[in-house]
Amino acid sequence: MSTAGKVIKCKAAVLWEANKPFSIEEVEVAPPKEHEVRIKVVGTGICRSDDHVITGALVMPFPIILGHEAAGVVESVGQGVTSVKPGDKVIPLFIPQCGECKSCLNTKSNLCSKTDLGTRAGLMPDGTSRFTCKGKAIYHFLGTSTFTEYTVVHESAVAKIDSAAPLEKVCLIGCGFSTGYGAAVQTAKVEPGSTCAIFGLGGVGLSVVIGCKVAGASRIIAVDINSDKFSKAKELGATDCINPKDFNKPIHEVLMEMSGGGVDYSFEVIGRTDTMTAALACCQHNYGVSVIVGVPPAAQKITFDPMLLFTGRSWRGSVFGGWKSKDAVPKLVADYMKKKFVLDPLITHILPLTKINEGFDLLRTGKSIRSVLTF
Ligand code: COD
Ligand code: ZN
Repeated sequence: MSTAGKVIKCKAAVLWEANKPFSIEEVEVAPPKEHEVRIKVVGTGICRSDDHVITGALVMPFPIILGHEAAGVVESVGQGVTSVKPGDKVIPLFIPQCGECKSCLNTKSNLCSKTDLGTRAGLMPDGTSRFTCKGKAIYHFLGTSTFTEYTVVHESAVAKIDSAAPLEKVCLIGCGFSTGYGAAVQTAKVEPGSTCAIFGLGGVGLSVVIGCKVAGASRIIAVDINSDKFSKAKELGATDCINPKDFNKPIHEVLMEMSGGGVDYSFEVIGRTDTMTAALACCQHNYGVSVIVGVPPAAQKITFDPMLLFTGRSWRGSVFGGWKSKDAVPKLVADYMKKKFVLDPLITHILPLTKINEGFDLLRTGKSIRSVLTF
């Protein structure tokens, strides 16, 4: 029996308040309105940004359904939807591509003004929610909300992908993989023969390592305070792995020496202000480029020596790898299907949605790279 046009009752992980575990609840998911799409989620990764909401580092309203790195199948579409149809395999996009705003119309940018990343209203673009639980409206997360069997997104926030794609793997293209890989190949545009340094070897940092390797970097120096991360980094292309705790001088000096005067490209993939300045300082003084991928806890500021920039270094940021989401995601999935890069080594755990709290514990204790929740 078709569920189109009807409210769907299904299982979801609801976060009722900060610093509490998720509760598995039965929620009602309203049908998609005009230009909206209802998706049956098949696989969804656990990303550090979801944890940032739990701890309060990323402020969102509660109760909320988190999750933003997913892949699924279209269940039904609202009026006026033309880019996807029921049965299509799709990836929700936490940065949409409306095609009309200043960012979408500029070839150099990807941060569509319709994203909820800045406003954090936790609602659909029309200012309402599609989720209810126990009679209470539940907030959305970044226009995606994927820790649920069914979700509703705006048409500008969903990309159709190859019908043969394995959804429990390509879900990583919805956030972590594309964010890191794109920071190297799209934002920094790493050239063959370059020397790169990557600070932080979580799922996103390792995706930067993959990007540097695909771009043909000849030296890829991976930096992390947890040496357990090094074997995976080497497997994915790191040529050197260093732990700042093993040195009695600042890590940027170590990198300066190792690279004979500074790296061509550095990436901060932790979200700490001290490593952001270290990443800037370790790149070549005249043409080095440092890319900030991590976001520090709200309200933190950086003080740094402006001479670091005066001599010619560039300091850049990269959101979702600089990709225009709706255009790039299908191509990234196609590249994965053509084996241009791997995703499997990034997935260390596969768990049912009901074990979501276990998945977050694995992230917090540094035991997982990516845990994928299935339904
Ligand atoms: N020096 C070196 N390494 C460190 C240090 C340090 N001082 N502190 C921590 N680390 C290492 C940890 O051991 C860990 O291996 C790694 O840094 C961080 O990895 P994870 O697993 O915590 O994080 P990721 O890879 O899942 O995500 C990292 C981001 C920085 C991208 C993320 O936390 C973030 O800031 N996201 C916001 C940016 C964004 O695009 N948000 C939109 C949706 S995600
Ligand atoms: Zn994410």
